[in-house]
Formats: sequence, structure tokens, C-alpha cells
Amino acid sequence: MGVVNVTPDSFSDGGQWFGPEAGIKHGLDLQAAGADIVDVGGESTRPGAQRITAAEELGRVGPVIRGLVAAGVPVSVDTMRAEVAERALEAGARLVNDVSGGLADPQMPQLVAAAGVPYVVMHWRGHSHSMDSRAVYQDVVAEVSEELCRRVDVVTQAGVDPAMIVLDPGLGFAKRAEHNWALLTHLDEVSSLGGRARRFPVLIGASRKRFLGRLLPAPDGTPRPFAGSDDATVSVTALAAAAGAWCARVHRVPGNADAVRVAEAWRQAAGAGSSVPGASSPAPGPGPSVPGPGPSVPGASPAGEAE
Ligand code: PMM
Repeated sequence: MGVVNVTPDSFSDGGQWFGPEAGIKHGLDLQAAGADIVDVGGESTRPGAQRITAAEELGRVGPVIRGLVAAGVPVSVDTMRAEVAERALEAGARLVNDVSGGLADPQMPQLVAAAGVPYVVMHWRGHSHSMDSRAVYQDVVAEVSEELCRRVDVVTQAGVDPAMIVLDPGLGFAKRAEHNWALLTHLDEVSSLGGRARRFPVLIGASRKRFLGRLLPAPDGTPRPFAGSDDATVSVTALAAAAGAWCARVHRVPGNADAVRVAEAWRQAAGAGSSVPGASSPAPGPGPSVPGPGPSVPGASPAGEAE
């Protein structure tokens, strides 16, 4: 999943693709570089970010989604608002990526249920202005799994087909570096919501996040700048995909697309099947496919400022 942030202030690429023409061109470039889907967002979620209005958000993402859909690009919309998701789906988006997992807008689960599209339910504890203070856990893997489990119960009660749900541990969202690493190394527990019978496809969003820049400081201790974390992002993608992650949301596609293919071969050689979009026998479990032409996103048929 390639990222187009149509924002002036996203933490790693704010302002770079702000405006319809730049956003559309960037989305086309991401697809040409190997992205199976392009995720278009209009609201920054960096720590401390203030919210914008729905009208502003729609004004940012609408033209970019329409332009990419017209060019045949599979598009997801990164939004916490049902109103924005609804208009994005009308414009041809095929997946809703909701970083609040339906918490920010209670209308969202019903909307997604009625639309019948895949739904990324991310672990979230509150809006950007307060999320850093909420990064408190005794056992982050167990607590994130439990909190996601509650969201899955809520969204399925609202009518969302469990087969259309993708889980996301929400790296950097109310998570410190040690929380991110713990979650990344226990994706299987997240996928099974801490040991339930059903396993869900898992999406990870590690790309360019602060925990990577801080892992790789300059000799004077300065964290690596965002774009300097792209190789580290590729490493995380390879490891997570080899561990069964279904999708990696990334800013720079080429190395990550290769990493996913390497991990797929790795898993097949190890006898674990595949977890990448479009694969026919993915682990960790059933995954929705995106309606309409183009690649299937997430895995086909039953199968697989942030820190
Ligand atoms: N991270 C960001 C935005 N959207 N969506 C999902 N599903 N998972 C994430 O981890 C995620 C997201 C923040 O990063 P950005 O500002 O670079 O887009």
C-alpha cells in the first residue's frame, strides 16, 4: 500500500503532495513502482496535530481519489469520518482505512457495512493531541489485542462482515518505540486477537515512523531524518511479511514491493503459504478482496507523529 498524504503537515511528507495534480501524479508513480493499492488521506495524524473540518478533508482527498480512480488505480481512503469515507467510496475508493477503528465516528461501521468494502480497523486510543500521553501499557500485545477485539465486536455488530476486516496494531499511535517493537514481533497474536479461533489479515504502518529514526541516530544522537528511514522500513516490511503480515503501508514503494515478494517466496519455501495481496493461499487467515477490477486487496478468498 503506497501512501499519498494530501496534507500540508503530515510528519514525514507533509506538503510534498499537497494539491490534486501532485497527489494524482504521486499516486500514479506509487502504482507504477509496484503498489497494489494507493491510500489517500487528507488529515494529518502526527502527534499534536489539530483536526481539520470534513469539508477541508473532502476538498483535499476528493480530486485525488477521482483522478486516480479514473486512471484505474485501486484506491483506499484514509479517514476517520463516515462522511468522507462515503464520498470517497462514491468516487470509487475500494477500501476504508480508519485509524480510529470506528471510535472517532460512530457512523463509520454502519457505513462500511452497507458499502460492503474491506475495512482496516486500527488500534487507537484517542486523537493526535492526546495520544502520546495514552501510551501506557502493562502488556502492550495483550492490551492492543483486547482493545482491537472490542472494536471487532462493535463493528461486526454494526453489520461489517468479519471477512472484510483487516487489523492494524497502530504503530506509533499511543505507542512508544518499545510498544511498536513488541507488537511487530507478535503479529500472530494481533492477528488472532490474543488467541481467538479466527485470524484476521494484519496491516502494518511502520514507514518512516519515529521509532525507526531513533533506532538509527547520527553519531551525535540526532535521530535519522524521515526519508533516511526508508531502508529500515524495507527491513521491517520484509520481517513482518515473512511473519505473515498481509499488507505494509509505505511512503516509498520499490524496496518494499521487493521485500514483500521475497517474504512471499520465503514463506512458500517454508511451507507457510503466502500472505500477500492477491495470493491464493494466504496466511494468517481469511481476507477480503476489493471489489472491482485490479489486484485483490487484502488477500484473496479465505486464506492472508507517530513513534
Ligand atoms: N499511520 C499513519 C496514517 N495512517 N493508517 C494505518 N492503517 N496504519 C498506520 O500506521 C497509519 C495510517 C501516519 O503516518 P503518515 O502520516 O505517514 O501517513
